[in-house]
Amino acid sequence: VVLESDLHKSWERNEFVLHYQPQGDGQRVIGAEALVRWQHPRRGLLSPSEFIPHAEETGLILPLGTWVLETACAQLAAWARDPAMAWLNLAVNVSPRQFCQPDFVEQVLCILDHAGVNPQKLKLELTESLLLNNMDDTITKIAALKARGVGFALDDFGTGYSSLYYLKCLPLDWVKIDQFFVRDVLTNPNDATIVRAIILLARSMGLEVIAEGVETEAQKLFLAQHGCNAYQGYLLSPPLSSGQFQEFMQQRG
Ligand code: G
Ligand code: G
Ligand code: MN
Ligand code: NA
Repeated sequence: VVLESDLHKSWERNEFVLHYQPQGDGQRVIGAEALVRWQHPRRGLLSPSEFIPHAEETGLILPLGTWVLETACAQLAAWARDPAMAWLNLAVNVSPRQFCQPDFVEQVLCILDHAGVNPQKLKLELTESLLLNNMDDTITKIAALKARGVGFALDDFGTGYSSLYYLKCLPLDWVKIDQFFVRDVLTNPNDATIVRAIILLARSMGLEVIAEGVETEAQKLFLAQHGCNAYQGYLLSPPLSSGQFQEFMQQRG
């Protein structure tokens, strides 16, 4: 368990780092998801599940979320200057508390502008914990950013209480099938049915769909046969540091 005083010090000491997990479509790499890690001085690299909930409670998620967006956009700008990576998109996770800030839209646009990044390269991943009670505000914010080209994905699709309600109400671009359904898709008939239904539902609504946690060629093939070519998971690559990601792209070049 993470101590809150520890978390605050880590912020002052710049101990956070972004990793990038590649996303594929068939044989192509289309982009990556930015995943934050905490380089703890004694405990090594900590995953977000160990500190994001604390950061949410203490409010540290706000400066951390801003830092994540700035770092991600700086990375997008660097990729855009490299012909071997210029087309890549980057997906960034947004916390509910961050999204609910009144100036969230202005903040994102300002960061994009400052980094000199084409907004179409940025994809924001929202989770269902994103406050049902302020649906109008959520829709307004998504619409404002979409008007500038920013894309939106509904993360962890199917695991929340009201997935279909979100799908009905929000002007999304992508649905991410949670790895919870992908893991046993080849052996569990219920999972297979749910995954096929999610793909059909998303595509019928004109949404793109990407599967998370794809670990085998057989899973990738099953998904592709049912209309989902975009995937993310250990089959393509685990999350990588910025330098490792560059090497990964060069090797595939
Ligand atoms: O990398 P890992 O599988 O441990 O990530 C676990 C979860 O942590 C991700 O699915 C994502 O929802 C969340 N997460 C990762 N990076 C960020 C981030 O920068 N901001 C927020 N709010 N959540 C993140
Ligand atoms: O945004 P989200 O919480 O869904 O982030 C995805 C998490 O899942 C990341 O923390 C990442 O490390 C993890 N992950 C990514 N690919 C795989 C995979 O193929 N298998 C498993 N078990 N976990 C994965
Ligand atoms: Mn995500
Ligand atoms: Na997810």
